[in-house]
Amino acid sequence: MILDRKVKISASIMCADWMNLGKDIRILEQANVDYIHYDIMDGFFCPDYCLGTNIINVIRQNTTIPSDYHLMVEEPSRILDNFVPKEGDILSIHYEACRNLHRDIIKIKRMGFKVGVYLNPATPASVIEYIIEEIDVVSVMTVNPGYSGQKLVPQTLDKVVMLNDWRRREKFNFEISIDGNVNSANVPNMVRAGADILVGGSSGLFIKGQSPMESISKLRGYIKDGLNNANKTGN
Ligand code: S6P
Ligand code: MG
Repeated sequence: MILDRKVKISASIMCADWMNLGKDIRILEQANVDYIHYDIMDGFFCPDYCLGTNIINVIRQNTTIPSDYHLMVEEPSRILDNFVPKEGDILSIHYEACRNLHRDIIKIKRMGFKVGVYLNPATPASVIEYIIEEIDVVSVMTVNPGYSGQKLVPQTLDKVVMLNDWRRREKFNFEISIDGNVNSANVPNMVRAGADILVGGSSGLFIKGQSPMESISKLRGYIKDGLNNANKTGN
């Protein structure tokens, strides 16, 4: 039974109200979210474009919330130097996008970031077996990369369970992050499966017609339900 388990919230800023971005960021600060999640898309690895470093830096200069960078970019080694770490920031790349994943991981760590590796829905966790000890955060995409507003691919939660069991068995320290369709229906199952970080987007945090403050408070309630349930079942 894990009583002191904390599940963190990372707010996917691409889903914020961009006509009132400053207001949303102040709310995220007041609500003490753990990270701002920046989706960086190159229109090649995934079928859309999103968030360049100019835009990201404007936000970073105006908040103290740590950054959680999600690079959905082919060969991210080309652009790593565009990112400058602050204490506690996570920089994640995709297993599917790297020709030399191990080299890229080492570089990101040397730069001073916590390093994350993302797995697409169709990618098994076994692909990171030989480098797992170098990884700080394993991120499971519960939707296919590229768009907000998609439905959970349910099998991806089995991958989270598998990662959690593996971590426990081998006493690894990596965290598990989940990205995609983090909403009222899915959060308790995600927490029970073993998630440590949940990326809140259009379905759970930036919901049309509801203040992010209210959504975050509700998300914390669903997290609590998941934790209580995990304790009951010994997870
Ligand atoms: C998707 C991206 C995500 C989304 C977020 C959307 O390519 O990596 O970070 O921004 O998951 O959330 P939702 O609730 O609309 O699925
Ligand atoms: Mg993302």
